[in-house]
Amino acid sequence: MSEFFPGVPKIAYEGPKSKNPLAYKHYNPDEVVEGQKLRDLLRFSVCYWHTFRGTGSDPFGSATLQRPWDDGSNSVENAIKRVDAAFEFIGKLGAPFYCFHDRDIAPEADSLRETNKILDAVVKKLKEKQGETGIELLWGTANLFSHPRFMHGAATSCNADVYAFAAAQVKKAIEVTHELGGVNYVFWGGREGYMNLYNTDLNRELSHLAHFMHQAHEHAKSIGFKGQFLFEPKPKEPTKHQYDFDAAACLNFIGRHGLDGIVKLNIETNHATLAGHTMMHELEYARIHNALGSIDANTGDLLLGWDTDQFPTDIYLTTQIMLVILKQKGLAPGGVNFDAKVRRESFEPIDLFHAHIGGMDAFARGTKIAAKIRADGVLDKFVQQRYRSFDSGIGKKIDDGKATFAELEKYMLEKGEAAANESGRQEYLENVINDYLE
Ligand code: XUL
Ligand code: CO
Repeated sequence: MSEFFPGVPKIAYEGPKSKNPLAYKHYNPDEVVEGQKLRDLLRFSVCYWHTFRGTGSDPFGSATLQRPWDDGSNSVENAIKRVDAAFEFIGKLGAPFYCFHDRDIAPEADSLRETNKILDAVVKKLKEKQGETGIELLWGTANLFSHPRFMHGAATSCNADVYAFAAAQVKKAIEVTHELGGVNYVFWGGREGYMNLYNTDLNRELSHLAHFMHQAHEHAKSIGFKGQFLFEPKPKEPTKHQYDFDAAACLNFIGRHGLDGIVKLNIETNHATLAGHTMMHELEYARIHNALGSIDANTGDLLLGWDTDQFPTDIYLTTQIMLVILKQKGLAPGGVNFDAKVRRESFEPIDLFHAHIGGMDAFARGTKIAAKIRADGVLDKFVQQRYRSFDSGIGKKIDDGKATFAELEKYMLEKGEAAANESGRQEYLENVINDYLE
């Protein structure tokens, strides 16, 4: 069979001194960091939508990306051929996982029955390629936002038939994820949100969304799907008020609707930025709630206010991400999924390799730097020291939940004034981190 990426070899690790752009300088899948091979710690995944369905079109211009294997049509033959190109790419890259929306892998027909038939045909092909290559499915999801029927949302639509359509679609998407051995299933809210409260029953929409997730979970259990369910926070775009605004909003929704322990979070960098948070904040917030399931690795552009989904190359960013992820010994069964796209000006197929290699190297570097910081304990020791007043005496009583306000008043009346504060040393710590970035 002829190749779709001729001249591109299997990307190998050549070490930091290599000048070969088609080689890893930092990502050696067999290197062990904190007791795990980088392959198992990072669990890199290639996303089907941007990488194999992206066209480079934007609101001002049409497609730019050259994808010689793709005839641009919505035919089943084209979808099948795309699978070959996708697996050649992922295989040459050496990423262990991929992810998709149902509508990325197979086109939608005029009826749901016909659409499902086409989906099954493509899934059969995906299953064959997975068997041949050993590449696995990190997660599947359903596209509940592109088709015009979802204009008012899917699980939160005001139209009960649209809710039913979305339920049928998610039922099938969970089934094909299960069929392909997927280890997670993602809900990204898409159009689950609203533009204007004059026409919106907020309470009704939120309770529909919760019921939808419970039903999805019930169905998953009934077919023996053991994968992890993930909710992906995003504050805006396409709607003004997305119900899954950020990690805190998602966790509030999860807790309020009895989804604790059923649904964790898939945290995406560009979404964190749009919510006015750092990625590190979102990750740590999810982690302390035992809800950090997986990440969508990308980055936004701080000068642009939308979801640019660029590949992550900033070592500070990946170091901060890995400082949190290493605290919980990785993400499995989640992983690091590149929900990222090449710029429309980077129109050649080879750019897909440069983009992913750069992202994987940036994560490998961030992992090694974070591990060194952790091994030296510089941040841990500082934080421990900073809170030491809670380790004994009145602080310990507060920490143990045993100090009443009356007791604290008595303590302070006797003492007269609080102990002196100490510096937070932010600038010193920023310098320390810089020393590790070399
Ligand atoms: C959209 C986004 C989605 C989800 C999957 O901003 O991130 O692609 O990751 O639906
Ligand atoms: Co995403």
